[in-house]
Amino acid sequence: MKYKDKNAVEDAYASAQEAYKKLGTDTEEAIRKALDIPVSIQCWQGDDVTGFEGASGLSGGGILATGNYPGRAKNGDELRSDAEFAFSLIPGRKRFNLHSFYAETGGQTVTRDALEPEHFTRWMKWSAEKKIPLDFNPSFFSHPLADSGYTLASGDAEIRRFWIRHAAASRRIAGAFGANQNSPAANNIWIPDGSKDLPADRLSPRQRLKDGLDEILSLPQDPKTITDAVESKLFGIGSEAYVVGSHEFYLGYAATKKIHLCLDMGHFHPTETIADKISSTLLFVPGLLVHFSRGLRWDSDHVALYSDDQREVCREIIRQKALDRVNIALDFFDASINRIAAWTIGARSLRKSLLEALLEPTKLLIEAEQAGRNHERLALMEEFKTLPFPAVWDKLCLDADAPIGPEWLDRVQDYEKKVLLQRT
Ligand code: RNT
Ligand code: ZN
Repeated sequence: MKYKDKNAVEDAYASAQEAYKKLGTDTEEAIRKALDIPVSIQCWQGDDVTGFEGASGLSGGGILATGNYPGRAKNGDELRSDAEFAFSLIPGRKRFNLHSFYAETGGQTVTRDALEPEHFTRWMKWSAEKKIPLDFNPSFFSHPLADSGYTLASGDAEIRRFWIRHAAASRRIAGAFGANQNSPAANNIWIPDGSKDLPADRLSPRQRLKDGLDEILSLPQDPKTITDAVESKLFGIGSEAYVVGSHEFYLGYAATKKIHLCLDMGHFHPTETIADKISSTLLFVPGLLVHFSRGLRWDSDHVALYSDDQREVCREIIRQKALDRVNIALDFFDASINRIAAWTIGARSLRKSLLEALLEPTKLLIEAEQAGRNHERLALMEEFKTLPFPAVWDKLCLDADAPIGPEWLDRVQDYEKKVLLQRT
């Protein structure tokens, strides 16, 4: 489908540019800035969080991938080519986010506590070639030693030691990424630990988690190569009553240890949103990692959309000029739809929300607020909703040589036929 030709995009853009200019917004600058924000794309959407350890799928750990759409990537080469194809549909700067179980060990079994940077050689080479920096996550699920539902907070010292070693190994790997790419790799710790039903002792697991994290983080790493973050969650599947790494736990921990706090949009009460948490938390932690996701009832990981929630989070980051302290990442996985489309929908939606936030004539809102004209502030917010934003978004895609509007769908269809459906 040819949705719009170049001239139509340019014409609509010229009048949108005028409209924004009258309100004091430079659309050219907004497009440039929006394209320059790195968005870390989660590798695990490409294979339903399965990894290369020979597992048949995601298991345990409070998260669940449902669906069996054909064409899942089954090895590094497939995952990389799927990702490259998705990248061509997504405008703007990108990073790629790995989990430890995407190690390529050449058929050798390497336990997670023995992983080394060398097991990611192919990823690092690809990253350098494609100029796509990598981020990292230790993986505390889909593993026999996570079957009890407890890892770093386990009461079993041996289990705990294993995961501490895994987390330490992961930090070395993330550090190697950072050195390879000249930009720190975000290293995000999320553990599933929790209880399906009411625990009698809520404290001891948290004490053990704290001690474990202290040990992991005591190993020095060059901050030029790695940015440590910790990710909280309210509840998971099978951990409905209690999650050890709650928001309060990690907020306190990140503030004390001066590390990044990861806020996942799907990890709070269903009506609780994270936009208002950004200004508060940034006063106390060095930075944030935001997982753009979409909670839906009990699931935290539906494909991210250009939703009011997402737009509000982006507005907050931009209004506070906090881009240099907020790492932006996607986190969702849907196995029931074309996985490349899932990546593309999520990543395009996010870039769109970032652009819209950059276009906001915020100065006018602040002026109205400072002058006590709150009716004007509200009126402007309402008016800004119908500014000719779509024309600027199309122009951003044109500038970035990315497909305009729904044009990308034909390409996905084609790739599905030629590549995905040929996989056994
Ligand atoms: C799980 C967390 C975590 C995972 C990924 C796979 O609830 O959101 O970030 O989704 O690490
Ligand atoms: Zn997350």
